[in-house]
Amino acid sequence: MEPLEKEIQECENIKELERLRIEVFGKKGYFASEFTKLKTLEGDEKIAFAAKVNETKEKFTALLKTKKEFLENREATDALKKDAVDISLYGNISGVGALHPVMSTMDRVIEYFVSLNFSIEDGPLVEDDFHNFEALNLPKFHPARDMQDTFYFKDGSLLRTHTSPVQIRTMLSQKPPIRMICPGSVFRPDLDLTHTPMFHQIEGLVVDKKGAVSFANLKSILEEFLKHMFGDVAVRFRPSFFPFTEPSAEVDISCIFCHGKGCRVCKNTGWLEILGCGTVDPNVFKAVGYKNVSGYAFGLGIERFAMLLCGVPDLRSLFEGDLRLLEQFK
Ligand code: 2NM
Repeated sequence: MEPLEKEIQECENIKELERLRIEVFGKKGYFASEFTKLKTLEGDEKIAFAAKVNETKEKFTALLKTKKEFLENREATDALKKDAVDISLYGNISGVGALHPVMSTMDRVIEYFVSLNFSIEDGPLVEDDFHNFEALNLPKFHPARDMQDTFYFKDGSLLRTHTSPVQIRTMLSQKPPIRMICPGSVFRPDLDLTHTPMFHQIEGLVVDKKGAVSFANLKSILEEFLKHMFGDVAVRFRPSFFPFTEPSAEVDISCIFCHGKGCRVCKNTGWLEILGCGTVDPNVFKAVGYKNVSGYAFGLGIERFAMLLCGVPDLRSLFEGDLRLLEQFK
């Protein structure tokens, strides 16, 4: 009996313990043979042997029980240790992001016009010829369409080349007065230092009763806006052409890098071209069925603003997704 007892005491796992239990209590085990022996005895000898066997049986039962509990307990503790999570350890610290310069610039422009009670309007990126061109006084085969190269789909739909179709949609679905801006992405097949095939625009439109809105209103609102964005700059309006406005103007600010003295950025002119604007052409109002109204509109490229405000020299770097660019704008 001694060796079995020792084996149980030294047993290291539950499977092995089960094997030992069978060796002790099983059909061909230790006690089975003890009971066979018992049958061969008689009288006092039998009583004495039976008492001894019972005592041994209790001893083994207790021994196996204690050992089993010990091993089960140890197994559970080991499993817990293995799966333990040290909640006092730092996790993987992910980098803190920053708003992309295009988005932060967009936000600043939007915030300014919202403070002047402009509403924000939205529209589809995939447009049709009517909303992107026709209604904007750009009939088919008009040479001015060459000003804007266009991505076309096979079915004749296209990626909007400006956000003006949103203004057409807004005028078609709302009555004047209108006081809106439309921020969003636009698409033209160009790629170089200052052009990417997708870029962002904000256009503004104000429409009211005939005579209630003038080119003078447009000038003052844009001058205040540009001073808000760029600080104490000079603003000048140059006559220009857009199919959807008449008269039209391009707007310059004095160069924010050389303060008008002339430098590389302003190509020694002292001026930076910054946006386009004009009073809405009557043909546009005709296309949306507006009568007896006047209005002005303007449009600006967010990337150009972002480049000047954030000092980004190559427009393409805004779209490369290099975190080292973003990290500079935290
Ligand atoms: C510009 C410049 C001038 C413009 C005009 C219109 C509309 F729909 F009212 F006719 N939307 N946007 C406009 C006018 C846009 O971007 C340089």
